[in-house]
Amino acid sequence: MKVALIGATGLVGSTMLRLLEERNFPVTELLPVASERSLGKPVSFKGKEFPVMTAADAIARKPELALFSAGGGPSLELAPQFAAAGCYVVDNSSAWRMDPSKKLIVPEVNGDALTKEDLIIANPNCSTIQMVVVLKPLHERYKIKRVVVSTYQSVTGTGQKAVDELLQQRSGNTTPSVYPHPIDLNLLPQIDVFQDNGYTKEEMKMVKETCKIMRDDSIRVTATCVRVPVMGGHSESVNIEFEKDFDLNEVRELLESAPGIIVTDNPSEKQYPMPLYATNKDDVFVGRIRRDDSQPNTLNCWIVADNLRKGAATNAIQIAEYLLTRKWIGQN
Ligand code: 11C
Repeated sequence: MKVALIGATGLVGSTMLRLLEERNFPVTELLPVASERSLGKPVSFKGKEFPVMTAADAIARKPELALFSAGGGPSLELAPQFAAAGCYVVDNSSAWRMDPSKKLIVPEVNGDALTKEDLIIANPNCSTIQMVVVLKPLHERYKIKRVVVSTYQSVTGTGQKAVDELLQQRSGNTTPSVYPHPIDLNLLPQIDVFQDNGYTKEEMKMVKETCKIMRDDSIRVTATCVRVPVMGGHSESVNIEFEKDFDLNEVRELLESAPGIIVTDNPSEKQYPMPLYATNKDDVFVGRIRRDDSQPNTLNCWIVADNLRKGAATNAIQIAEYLLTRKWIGQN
């Protein structure tokens, strides 16, 4: 299958490339698209080199699938052009997520919402994805009323420049340029820009995307998103209030048997999820599972995932794999 990769040279794009290879996705021709300054540069895939091309050239080659991770602007402009050529688009930007005519998909949670006609499919924000994977089996059983989440987000969520900035600050250069303040030996209670309501855009993504993916606008969510000097993944402290009471053992069983989740919860052995160990893994790790003793029907837990993998590239490839199993792609 011809697969276009738009934003092939970024952190998420290169993770997508690695995953296509790792998961043996049936790519026969890779069509890498990146900014003008990368045109013609080779992108290695499965031992072959594919030159970076323009979006127009990629569309002319008639790909069946286009994976986008080039930011909102290019997605708004180019996704409809790929779709008009009959190509399925899985878009990692926020451009289409809240568009009522587009599906926002985490396959384990709402893959069944997709139809053959959904040519532009939105991939959610990383901090939302890892949370809804855990919320889904619990919502089905106990019905969630309210979620209070605080995040501890990796600098990889910002991109390569932020990774470089953290490492430079660690070796003595403390001038911030990507972030408004130093990130090493610090943390920043701001991810993305502030909105009129005092929340950041990242926090409001968690609120709105959760309801859309869970197909339940009655779930109330409030978020505080924090950037921390960590590279391996995003972590979240999540407080979940249910309509009805739960059994803690049953909660563990539900999570253990849910797809995409690994329960790591053995406090006596000091075992709990951590970003250092979630790096390069495709699963969502959950631990510190305990009752909130301050309020009835309420649970606390700690959720960690590699934001470049399940939070972005893995989820996008899983969407593509879903299209493949439905035989909407890969039949030519
Ligand atoms: C971060 N969550 O960690 C962001 C990155 O809407 O896909 C991804 C932003 C998005 O900074």
